[in-house]
Amino acid sequence: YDLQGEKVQATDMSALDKQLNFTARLDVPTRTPWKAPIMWEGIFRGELYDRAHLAANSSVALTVFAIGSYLEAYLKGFMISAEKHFMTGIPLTYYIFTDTPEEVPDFKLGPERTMKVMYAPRHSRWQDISMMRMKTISKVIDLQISYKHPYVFCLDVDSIFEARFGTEALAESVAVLHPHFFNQSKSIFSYDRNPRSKAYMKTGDYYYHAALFGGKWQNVKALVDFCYDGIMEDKKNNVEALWHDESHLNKYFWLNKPSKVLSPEYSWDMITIKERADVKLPRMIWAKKRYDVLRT
Ligand code: 2GW
Ligand code: MN
Repeated sequence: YDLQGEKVQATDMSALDKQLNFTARLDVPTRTPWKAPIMWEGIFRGELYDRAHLAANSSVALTVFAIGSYLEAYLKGFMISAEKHFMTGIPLTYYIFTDTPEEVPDFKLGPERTMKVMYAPRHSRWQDISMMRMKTISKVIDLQISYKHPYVFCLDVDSIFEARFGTEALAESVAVLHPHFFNQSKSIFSYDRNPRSKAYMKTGDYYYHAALFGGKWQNVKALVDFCYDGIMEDKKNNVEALWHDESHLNKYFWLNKPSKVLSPEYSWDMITIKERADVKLPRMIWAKKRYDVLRT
């Protein structure tokens, strides 16, 4: 663990998911057709996951990008709320990518929580800022995370944690249901529909939100490499997928099913949807667009 160029292996914790109370919620589906759990409030006990992951020496890396004006607009709200709610039961390293490392404030972190500020370039097109995260994440997994942490999560910075987002979210490969589509019919999912793009798909299982994905580093590495390769192939062919990296991520999870799916509690849009009876506990919510600080 953590030493001599040994890459970390995570223990198989899938047995934990077998004791989920899948019938505690009858108002929402709690399993995918391939039997992966869909994590809704009420079906799990967080303490059981915390205890087991602590005993198994689990730890997690969190990657987040705050480039250009997104640093001032969102990073503080993201970090302060993550300290309260994100994976508080196990050791964690934040990997904060920015083009202005000297402007990252020194956040006060809890025990066994550390942060690394890393340089990432600013691209002139915002679509490239978003898409090029895939390459940067692949590199940091290879060079650092794979030696230190069995799990990695990758999040949008314009997010605020509001309630427990803990070890129950850990699994081999993790995706989150997009809050605008989880209760909609497949025909309106905003997959890429252009056959010339590598992200093209006719149908799928769900529409996932690219603001959050994770799992064991080996699987996240496979995901980001797949997306990056698709993005670069599209550039060669002069096409861009409808929702950029999110389109490629949806294609990846169609071909490689996630072993755990997070309900939209884990990426909730409080701004346009507000309340719904089935979303009892928004855990992470979208931050408001900060027109006061964002430059275009
Ligand atoms: C993004 C759009 C327009 C102008 C600037 C940026 C921008 C994004 C930026 O100036 N600096 C920056 O650090 N970012 C990072 O990219 C930041 O981490 C942000 O959370 C992430 C994605 O951009 P965001 O959050 O503005 O786009 P969303 O919330 O509409 O993202 C969804 O769709 C994207 C693809 O279009 C991605 O797939 C994203 O993961 C999705 O949540
Ligand atoms: Mn976002």
